[in-house]
Amino acid sequence: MKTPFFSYHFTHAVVRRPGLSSVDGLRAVDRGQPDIRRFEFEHNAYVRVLERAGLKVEVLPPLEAFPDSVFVEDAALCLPQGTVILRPGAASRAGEAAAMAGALSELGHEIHRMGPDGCVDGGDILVTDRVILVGLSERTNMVGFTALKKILVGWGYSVQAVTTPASVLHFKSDCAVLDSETILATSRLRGAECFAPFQVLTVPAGEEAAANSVRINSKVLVPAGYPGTAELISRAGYEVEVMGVGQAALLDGGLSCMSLRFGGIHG
Ligand code: CIR
Repeated sequence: MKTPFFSYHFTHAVVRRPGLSSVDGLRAVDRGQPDIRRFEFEHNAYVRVLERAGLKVEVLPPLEAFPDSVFVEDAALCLPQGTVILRPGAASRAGEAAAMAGALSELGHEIHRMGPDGCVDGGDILVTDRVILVGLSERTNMVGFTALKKILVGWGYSVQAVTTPASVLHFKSDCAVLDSETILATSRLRGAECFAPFQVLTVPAGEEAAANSVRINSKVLVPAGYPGTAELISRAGYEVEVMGVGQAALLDGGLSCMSLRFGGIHG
């Protein structure tokens, strides 16, 4: 892996506002439709927090044809060497990739494509300072992993396929980078071999959804409603910012998936 490399240092983010069609977003369990007004409110607050973390945020307009397009992280992977347009694994989300390629290209990103086969969702990609871990899941398969790996290895990264726990949507639903040495993870992932080089903070039982926190520069964004996790991270010395993401959660979304973060990764 190239050094120095800080996988949680960013200067920019891209987000997309939720649209009216967000009510039709995919979900594993139907716990009710998101309230679009509240979703917009939470999304605006999310943008403000990204800005307070030091990022310049590009806010893209809603894309009504794609109900899950607010979850921008799944359509691209942005690294200092270039941006890979991914191939989201859900049929209803496949078209998000072309829309994101257009938007990022307009923002000046150098666009790279994975080829015509396989699928990878950004939610399955955990970029750490040592290695890029890619969780194989219902949305990310070996063909997609192999195509992505070819690009990333060409850029000098170590890349490893790992297993996303059964019944978990994305690998990053269950883990997050806290710093170069430290990962936040659920107990079901804590012992994963891929985490052996890291110190692992384990979210308390019953707070598994809080593992989808996100480190951005000096802050760790933690979803509201998980006080044990917020305290765990805070006691470990990190600056915690608690954020309401209840509407995104109704669609199995969370803090990491609502932004693409990039720039300034090399320290
Ligand atoms: C989906 O099922 O694809 C969306 N409803 C949620 C995607 C969340 N994305 C993420 O965690 N990276």
